[in-house]
Amino acid sequence: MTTSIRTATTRQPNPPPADQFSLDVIEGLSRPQKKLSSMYLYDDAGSQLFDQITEQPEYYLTRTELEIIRSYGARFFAHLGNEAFNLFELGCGNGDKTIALFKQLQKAQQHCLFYPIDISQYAIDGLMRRIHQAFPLQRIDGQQGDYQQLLPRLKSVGLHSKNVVLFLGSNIGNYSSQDADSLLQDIYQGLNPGDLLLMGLDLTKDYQTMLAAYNDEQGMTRQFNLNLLQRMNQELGADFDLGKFQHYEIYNPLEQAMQSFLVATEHQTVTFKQLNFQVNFDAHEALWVESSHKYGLKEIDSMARRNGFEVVRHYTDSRQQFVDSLWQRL
Ligand code: AVJ
Repeated sequence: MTTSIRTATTRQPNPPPADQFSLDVIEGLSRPQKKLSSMYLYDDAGSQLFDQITEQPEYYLTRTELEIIRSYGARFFAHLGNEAFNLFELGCGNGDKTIALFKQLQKAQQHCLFYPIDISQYAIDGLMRRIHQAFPLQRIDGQQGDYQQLLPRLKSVGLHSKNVVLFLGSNIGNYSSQDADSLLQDIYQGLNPGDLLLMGLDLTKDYQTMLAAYNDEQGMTRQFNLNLLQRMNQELGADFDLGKFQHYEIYNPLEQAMQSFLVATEHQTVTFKQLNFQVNFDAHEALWVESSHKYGLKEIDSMARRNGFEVVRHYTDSRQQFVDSLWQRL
């Protein structure tokens, strides 16, 4: 029996790519306007590069959100009183923001059970280790899995009856407005009336400030985007020449979004050995790798309302660059 299975598999000349990354790369690079989902920017190298972006002077987002947490974190969940709650964090950061928030919760004498949620077990483990070092008594229970599966059943995961969801860092900005709505509806389903959602969103501001944040002097954003080509070389056996692509960033005021492209400097053919797939780039042809949406406070209000939430308060920084918006599920 073992033999027959072995024969059956080795007989296939070109086994079709089974994993989602391969399928999405073939689909995205076959489009008339080439495009890949920004979630593929975050392999281990990409996550490290993103961490370095957050340390660049031009990238105001992370620093500003930390300022908001340090200023207002002790008040965020004041109306839960001293009742312990479940705290779910979507998409683990490196822990800086979570640690800052826990310090504030300590001040407010509020207790929670912490549930970091991520598709990457590696990211969860890293965050859990950092939190454990800083707060040895904090109970943590990492949840690995995709949001679509986990979110609608959140209320059955936590031990306490009150739930708070954190979705920080303007991560929602990577979603199209339709995808953002369906994510928020999943969160709505997973919560009970009165539960809370704290969302970090980057506010629309003058375009020079935004452009600079995605065009840092040190070239970290450029490396971050180019890493996607490197990742395809490593994981899919592609032969992208990173020297033949330029990082190009625009602010699109019609979409209210920063948009990142890798632009081919000359005509070229890229071969994906493992996928039995080839793709041509014309000279100056673009590959769209990321959208980072920006928001106004009124838009945030209507996003909350149309998805079954009520805005409790917008916590903004002194320069109105970023907001941690607190919503209550209706
Ligand atoms: C992690 C999605 C919030 O859009 O600002 C940073 C990612 N891309 N620089 C953002 C990113 C380029 C970041 N988010």
